[in-house]
Amino acid sequence: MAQVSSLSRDPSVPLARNPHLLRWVEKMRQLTRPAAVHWVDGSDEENEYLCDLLVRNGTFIRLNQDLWPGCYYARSDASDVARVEDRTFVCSLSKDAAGPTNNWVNPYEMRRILKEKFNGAMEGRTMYVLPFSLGVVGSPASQIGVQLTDSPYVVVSMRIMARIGQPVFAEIDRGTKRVVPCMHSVGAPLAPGQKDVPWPCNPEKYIVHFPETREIWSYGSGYGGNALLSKKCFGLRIASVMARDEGWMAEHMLILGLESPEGEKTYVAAAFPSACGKTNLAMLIPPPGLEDWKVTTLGDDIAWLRPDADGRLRAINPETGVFGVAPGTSEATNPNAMAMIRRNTIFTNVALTPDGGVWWEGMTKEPPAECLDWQGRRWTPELAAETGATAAHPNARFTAPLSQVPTIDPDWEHPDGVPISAIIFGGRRAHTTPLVYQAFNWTAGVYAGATMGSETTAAATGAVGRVRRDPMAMLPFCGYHMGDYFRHWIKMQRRLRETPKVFAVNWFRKDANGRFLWPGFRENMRVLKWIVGRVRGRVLARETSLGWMPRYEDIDWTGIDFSRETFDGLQTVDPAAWRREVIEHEELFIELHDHLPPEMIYERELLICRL
Ligand code: SAT
Ligand code: MN
Repeated sequence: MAQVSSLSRDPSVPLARNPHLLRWVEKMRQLTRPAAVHWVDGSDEENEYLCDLLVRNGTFIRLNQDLWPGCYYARSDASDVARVEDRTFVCSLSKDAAGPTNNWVNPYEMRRILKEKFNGAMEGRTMYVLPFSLGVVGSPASQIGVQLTDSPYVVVSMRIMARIGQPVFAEIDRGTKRVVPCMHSVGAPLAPGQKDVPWPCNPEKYIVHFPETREIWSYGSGYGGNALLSKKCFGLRIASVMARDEGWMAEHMLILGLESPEGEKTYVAAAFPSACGKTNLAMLIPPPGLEDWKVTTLGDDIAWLRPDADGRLRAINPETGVFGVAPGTSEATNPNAMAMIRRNTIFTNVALTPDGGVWWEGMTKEPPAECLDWQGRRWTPELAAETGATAAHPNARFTAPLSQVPTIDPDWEHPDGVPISAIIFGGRRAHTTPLVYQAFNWTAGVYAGATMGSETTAAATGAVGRVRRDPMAMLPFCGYHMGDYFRHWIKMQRRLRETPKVFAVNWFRKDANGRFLWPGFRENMRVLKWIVGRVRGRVLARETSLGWMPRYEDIDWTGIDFSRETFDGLQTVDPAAWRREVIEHEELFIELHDHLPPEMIYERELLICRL
């Protein structure tokens, strides 16, 4: 066996003095009864130690270090591959506060269930005490949590996704910030002498949020948004509640910078549901014809937005990593992501090639002659043609440091964030919604975001490809009543001297033969350029029933042969289809009616009048 690295300190010695923290850790230790406690300092030495441990346990395979330095490969249990929305709960004191779009269980009842589930849940395992900061440590815009977890996979993943370790303990000891307690167990205690499995988990899962007490309890899963509690659970669900109470916004948005040839910088934030191309858009490289523009990356999943002293909306990315969908990522679709994942990356549920590398559908034109699929079975293109089996799971992921993106924005860690000039809402829609329009004003923009529809993807378990309403791409992530969330959006206008302009986009419209009308990817830059032009008051648009739309001649087509007819097809607003669409808006509104701000009703009426 290879030499296993060891730690030069005793990890059971607490790294913080904060009495509340010490008391909570002790209480949870007594409840879950782990074999050991490990305080996470976040050092390189510790990371190496944990990766070695994961290799020894069979969770990790070390990839060929000549090709993939610092990279590891993991296969999850076949049942633990995505977020579990039907097992995700918002346990506010009243059902009404959670609203009809969240699963609610009485918090007293849920606490009883959790106490039972977590009782002895960590037996035979190590409990890691993992402190993390969302946002730069010590910045007023940042938030702090401590995750107790029995998964070393989670610890090394969170080291990429958030700022962790000793500096966060120091911040907790300063006692200036409320700490969000995050309990996590894979729910697979080990009896004495029992052999572990590579990916321990439990068929019964609970992803639970207590919004009033700002607590997270996650049980049974080791995967992504279920287990890295800094991400969806805190970064969106709990943060959205804090944001409502404190006058800011926690959104499911990428952040990017657009630099004109003259060096003028415009920042935009964009909300798309999971697995709809946020990572690709955030790392876009302008196409031939627009090379004199530069796109810089600040975030690909979560944006925290708050008004500054001048009444401008500023955004930070609370995370430090990218937990991106691997399938479809290639040198053609996202060369920046390909550069980012070349080192220090964890791959989960992709395929393993014979040379100790990774592969997934769409990574290269030619598939490897053979590989091991995401469940460790032999896979060849011939077998795939026969059975339809994919080598990678459709929700296979890479976990990579954002700092490794070649286009990283110099201000991505600025504690005050960057000023946002435009907000973009986008869904995945084969029909009905046009390539791009600009909402008439903030309220109309909130309506466009609130009524967004999108086809479901493999990012969550359940049917794929079904259109559902996904307001602001926050349906699975809003920690309170969706009607109140719309009201919060409306109210934000009064805190801003200048509101960002709001746009709606759809890269996924198809023609009658089921072919995409828009090439997407790099060509999206043409739409972004029009958006910058609108924000800067430099380009024209025509008024339509939905909002302001570019005419063919308002888009820069340099370097591409794109016909006026196809563009018109992309931009068509079919009144009959929109009447059906508005009825679906109404269905959402009926669900939310007793919390719905009146602006949403008025906007809908105006839209109907225009149709
Ligand atoms: O929630 S995950 O982080 O697993 C992925 C997503 O749905 O965006
Ligand atoms: Mn996401």
